[in-house]
Amino acid sequence: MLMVSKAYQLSTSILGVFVCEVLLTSWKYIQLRTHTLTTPYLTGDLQSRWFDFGGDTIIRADKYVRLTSDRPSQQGWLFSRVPLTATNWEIEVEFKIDGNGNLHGDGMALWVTKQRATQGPVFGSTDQFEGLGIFFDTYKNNRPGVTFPYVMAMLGDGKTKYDHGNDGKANELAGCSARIRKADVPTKARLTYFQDSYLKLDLQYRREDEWTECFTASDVRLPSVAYLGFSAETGELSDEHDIISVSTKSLYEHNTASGSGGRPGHASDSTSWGGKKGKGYDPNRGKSRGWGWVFIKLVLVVVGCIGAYVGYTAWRTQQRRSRF
Ligand SMILES: [Ca+2]
Repeated sequence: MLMVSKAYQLSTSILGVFVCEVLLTSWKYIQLRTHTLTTPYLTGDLQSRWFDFGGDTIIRADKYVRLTSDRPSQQGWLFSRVPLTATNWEIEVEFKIDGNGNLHGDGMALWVTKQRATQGPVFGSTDQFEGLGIFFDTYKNNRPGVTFPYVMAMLGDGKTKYDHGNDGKANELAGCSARIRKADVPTKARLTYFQDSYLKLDLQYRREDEWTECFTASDVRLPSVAYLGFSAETGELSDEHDIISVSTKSLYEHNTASGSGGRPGHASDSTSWGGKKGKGYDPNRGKSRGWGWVFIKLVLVVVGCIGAYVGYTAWRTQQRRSRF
């Protein structure tokens, strides 16, 4: 009988500790200036400190980085100079795809790959890449039953070729149809990655500040050293593919009980690339991100309290019985 009551005591205290742990852990972020790009894009010497660009890419300092103009047979790219070493991260990019033709193409790509700055046939960048490619495909080559534009993710192993003829059907990890071309509001993509856990893509194209989930893929493992890039391509048909801004954040667990980062390693990793610690930290943004976690915590607290109450009641019953 004593054993049973001890077990109840133990389980309730474990539950209590768990609830406290959840309450005190929250997600913080550090802005990675190395992977962030905004107007005027270039410094005085017409270079970008943290990005290289090439191919047909042109930059207009007050407006955009234009990967392709609305002309046939163009390829342009933009790649970070240093790899993205953060364990968990979020990339938000504002882009614009627009043009005059009734028919248009071919689309653009976001890359998190081992390769960088190499022009090629997959939306302007190299094929047989290793890492992640997100394709914003505006021209349907051959995918019956799928509405275009189509946004999809491919995980490249360094050997597999992009399935060009079927718009990447053979390579698709996940994807969605979305009217990301000529939208009424600024079009944005937000890619969130938690190492070895999941990859999530949200898109803004319907209304401002309204994010539509494109996909969440689990068990995604990306190369530990990978560069962030963008590229675009036109063929016979063309479009303007513009990058307006890029904002990247390193996400890390913050445990308020110990007063330090849950995993200090990657917080300092990212600051070593990101420059001065906390420079880009926006407390308002931090707060607005917190609501999802607050809700989850609330649910866990309620579950924890019910569990604790049930455990305690059962333990008391046992105590009473053992007295008689
Ligand atoms: Ca296509």
